[in-house]
Amino acid sequence: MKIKKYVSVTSVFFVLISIGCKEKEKLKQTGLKRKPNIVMIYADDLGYGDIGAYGAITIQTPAIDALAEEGIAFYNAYATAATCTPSRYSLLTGVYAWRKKGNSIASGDQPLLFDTSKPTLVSILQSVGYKTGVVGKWHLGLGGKEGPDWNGIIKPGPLEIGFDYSFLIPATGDRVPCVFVENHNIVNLDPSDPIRVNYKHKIGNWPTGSENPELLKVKPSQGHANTIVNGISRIGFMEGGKAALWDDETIAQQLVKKSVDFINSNKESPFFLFLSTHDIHVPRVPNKMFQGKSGMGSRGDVILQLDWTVKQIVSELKAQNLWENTVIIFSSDNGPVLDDGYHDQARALVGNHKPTGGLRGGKYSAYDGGSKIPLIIRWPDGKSKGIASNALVSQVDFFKSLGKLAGVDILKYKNMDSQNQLSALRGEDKNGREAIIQESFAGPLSYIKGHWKYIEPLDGPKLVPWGPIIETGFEVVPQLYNLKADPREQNNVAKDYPEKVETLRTALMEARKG
Ligand code: NG6
Ligand code: CA
Repeated sequence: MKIKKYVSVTSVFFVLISIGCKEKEKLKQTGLKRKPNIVMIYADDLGYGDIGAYGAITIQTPAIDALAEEGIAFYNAYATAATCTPSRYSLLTGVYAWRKKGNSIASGDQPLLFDTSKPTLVSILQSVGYKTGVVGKWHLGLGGKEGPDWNGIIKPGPLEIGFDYSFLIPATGDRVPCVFVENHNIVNLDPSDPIRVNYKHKIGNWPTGSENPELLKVKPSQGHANTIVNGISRIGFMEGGKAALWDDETIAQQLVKKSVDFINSNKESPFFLFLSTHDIHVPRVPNKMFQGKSGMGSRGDVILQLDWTVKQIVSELKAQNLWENTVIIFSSDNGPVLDDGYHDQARALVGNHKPTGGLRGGKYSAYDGGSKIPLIIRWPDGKSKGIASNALVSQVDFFKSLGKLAGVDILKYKNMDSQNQLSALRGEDKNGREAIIQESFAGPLSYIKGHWKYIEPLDGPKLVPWGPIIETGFEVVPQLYNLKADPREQNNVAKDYPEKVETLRTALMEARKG
């Protein structure tokens, strides 16, 4: 009996050792000693040219630039789309958002966009022992078919797709309800003052931007004329929940605080923090610390605020002795826009600053300004210090690449757009993907292979119709650009290279089939 017990205990011991060895072997492949924490700081609408590391001169971003000095800056990195919802959906699912209908810019009362039975980047990290948290902008829908039950339990949401903790701006800063949702509930909601939200028509008596413009601190330029909260009119109507309303000037502070709390409560295990900043989306309402500091109006000021956010997170990781075991990823969900709905002087005060870094188009666009974004990865082993990479990389690959890094058996995930591009993200593979697909707002898809970019023909308005003054990329004829010779996509050479057009058109058609 005793011997039997001894044998079974020792065999368990050996099994554990061998599992441990396998884990170690996996980690060795990643070049790291322990499973690293992963902190992804995902900015909103930050352009390719908006930070010092990518050439900005009139705005200073020392904390973000320091990440680039210690890590890799990618100069050929893409979000999958030129707007928020599809980019985030692809990043988290490893599948291009356009494969499913209804994944364009989500309304503020949209049901959860994910199929909770399918894996996400977060659930696979969770399955290998990561503590997972999301703090900040969500914009991926909440609740079941009927949408979110604001006064009840708000689910399904991030906790049902793999996050252990969530603290959310439910949609965007410019959409009601202007409240934070922590896990399944609105924070500070007084049950005697329930929230009502409507996206079709006015409800209740709260003033709106169109009826009471005299109450506004900043006037809307496009849309955004519905309920006024905190002197700013939003998209959508709401009433109630006064005690729960956020204060726009301290959103960045709140998000930093919740991120720091998450780091502190989870530092004993590997963790994944998705810090999805509100900056630099509209409404741009910098904290007093940053008001007027950039000389570029509130858009510049919130870039300074974003840099401050990065600085706080880095300082906290250092203070907690986590810096040496944390990978930091800094990126943006889509390209930049100046006037995105408020008269906040972004265009008047931009001066010589070039938010797209000179790329054509911007947020919403099929041109590179829409989805070519800054991507900086700081690896803790110092091997990739100060590398500038031209590898073609896409955020859709975070699913398999970070999964691989964390020791997930990624081979079991089939039929996905995500590829394991870990060696490109480590700066070892100089080429990265063979091809990527870009999605513009409700419009054409583009296919980039090597330095050739094909934009499929589609009829539509040349400029984004509601007024940001950005080219959509719609053309009735096919477009072909040589991104090496012509990174600003000025010369459509489709007529000179009909075979190339045909090859890329067919490749896009095949990729669409999945
Ligand atoms: C647009 C809004 C814009 C912004 C965008 C979503 C208007 C006129 N414009 O519809 O202000 O909210 O949606 O931005 O309403 S994103 O970065 O979340 O995709
Ligand atoms: Ca965005």
